Amino acid sequence: MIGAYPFFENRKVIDLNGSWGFQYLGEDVDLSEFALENIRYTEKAAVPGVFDAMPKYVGERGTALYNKKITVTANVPGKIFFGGAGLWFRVYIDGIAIGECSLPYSGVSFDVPASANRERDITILVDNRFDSERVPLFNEFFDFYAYGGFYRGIEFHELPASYINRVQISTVQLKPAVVNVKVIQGCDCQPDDCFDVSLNGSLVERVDGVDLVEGVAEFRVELGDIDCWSPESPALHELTISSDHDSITERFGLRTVSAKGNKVYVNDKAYKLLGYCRHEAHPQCGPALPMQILINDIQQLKDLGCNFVRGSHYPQDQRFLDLCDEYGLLFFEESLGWGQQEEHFTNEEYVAQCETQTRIMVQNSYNHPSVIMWGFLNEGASEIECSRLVYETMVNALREEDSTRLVTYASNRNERDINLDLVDVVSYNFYPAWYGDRDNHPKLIDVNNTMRRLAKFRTDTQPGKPFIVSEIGAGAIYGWRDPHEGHWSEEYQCKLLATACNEVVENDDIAGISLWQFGDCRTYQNFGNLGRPRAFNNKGTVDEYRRPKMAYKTVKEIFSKKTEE
Ligand code: ADA
Repeated sequence: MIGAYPFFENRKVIDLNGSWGFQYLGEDVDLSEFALENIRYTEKAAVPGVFDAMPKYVGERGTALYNKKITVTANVPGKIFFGGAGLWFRVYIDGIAIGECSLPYSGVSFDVPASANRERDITILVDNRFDSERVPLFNEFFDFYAYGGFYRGIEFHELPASYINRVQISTVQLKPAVVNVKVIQGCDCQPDDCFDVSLNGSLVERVDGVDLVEGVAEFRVELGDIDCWSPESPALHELTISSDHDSITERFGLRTVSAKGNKVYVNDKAYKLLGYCRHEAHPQCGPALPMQILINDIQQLKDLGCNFVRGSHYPQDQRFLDLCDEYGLLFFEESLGWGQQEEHFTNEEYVAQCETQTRIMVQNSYNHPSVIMWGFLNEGASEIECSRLVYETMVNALREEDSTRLVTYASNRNERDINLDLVDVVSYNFYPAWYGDRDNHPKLIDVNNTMRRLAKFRTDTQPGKPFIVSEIGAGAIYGWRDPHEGHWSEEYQCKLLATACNEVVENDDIAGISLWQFGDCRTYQNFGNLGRPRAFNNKGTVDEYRRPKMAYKTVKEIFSKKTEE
């Protein structure tokens, strides 16, 4: 879907990516009073694309309209799919509003009622103004830039009379292979109970008379002796489920994930997780990355010797997860969050939207073998009492949606965190020898000491749970070399990352690391009292154009030695 799995062989699918009619409406639009009449589209804008990265509207906060006309089959209902957008949008079909989305980065869809007309007009009102009521999930204080527009692609599907939304495939047994198959069908139609199941294009079984619970058909299929998925050998298989009306092809990998005795296992092998946190970001296209950049990033991550990526801090582009499946990268996917406080935890609407986005993330990414753990609420105030209910809600939602993966969240509350008992993996973000107080000069030994101290705290309080360093890092301005090896020099960053990587590789109590961060990304110049030179978060090992800094070679040596063992 939208350039990624699943694919629907029998449907008419219209790719809506490309050039759309565009009109910027300014910063004062009242969305509740908004009327679509008399709009002229004087310009063009790209989908995927963000209007506030275009030269004419760079940095604007306001409202814009996108428009496209399509030709469909008359009297056939449809669905329009969005891979992810921000910060808020409303969809109009033939001038009538059919849905709104306030979940930035979420893959969502809307039903499109049939029409006797073959020509249909799609108009989308997009807004990137911060509004804690309309878009509670994205706040102005985050350390990454909030763009307006379509971060990912758009697709239109004509729907058959009975249709399949998704199929979830999970591994029951590796050899011989047995998978559990959950066919999730449209709830506004008469669901089917008979399906052909094909593996990699060949019919395996016809299942008939399956019990249906609210349109969901669940059954097990034996697939014989097929290759398992692992980071070294990422074998993938296509499963096609066809009913009398619809057909869907999902891709999956046969593998299990578990946490045993402080380690993360894929199948029966323990992996030291070595990798990076990565933002979907580029200075020219913001989060709307072309395939060229996605593949570039994967190649560099592999070249760096990584086997692990943390998708900070939001649901991911499905095309990137497809690539991680193909390249054997293990993935930590999390819903949108950055430093939430009491005011968020006590806001019912915030919690409801956070839960909805978390559930949708799992539903969209369920079949990726690369995804081994789910997270939420990066660096939330997990030490305060009122966080407990919220963290319980998120953990329960994740386990309800998917019992086959590990659950975690990235905490920066150290020993004060009160929610670690809820999760399978303890993940800590910390910045020793980088942020500190003005009276103490940073010392690299603080990196080793902090890692050891928190690993021990985990062993004492949460025995048997893997502990990962979900963030650690130092800023370096690309090209700034300094014999004094001061803060912001490539030399200092290189030394700090080397210290952290060596500690993880050598310390058996630490199950992994996702360094902060893969590439420099745009944020706000006033973040942390001018603590962001160039208005970028400069802790990338490559800069925003993916040019390697000095640390690249060092991290590569340490990671590769371990991952190639
Ligand atoms: C936090 C946060 C990151 C980034 C980082 C930093 O840990 O999770 O998004 O802001 O700090 O660079 O300080």
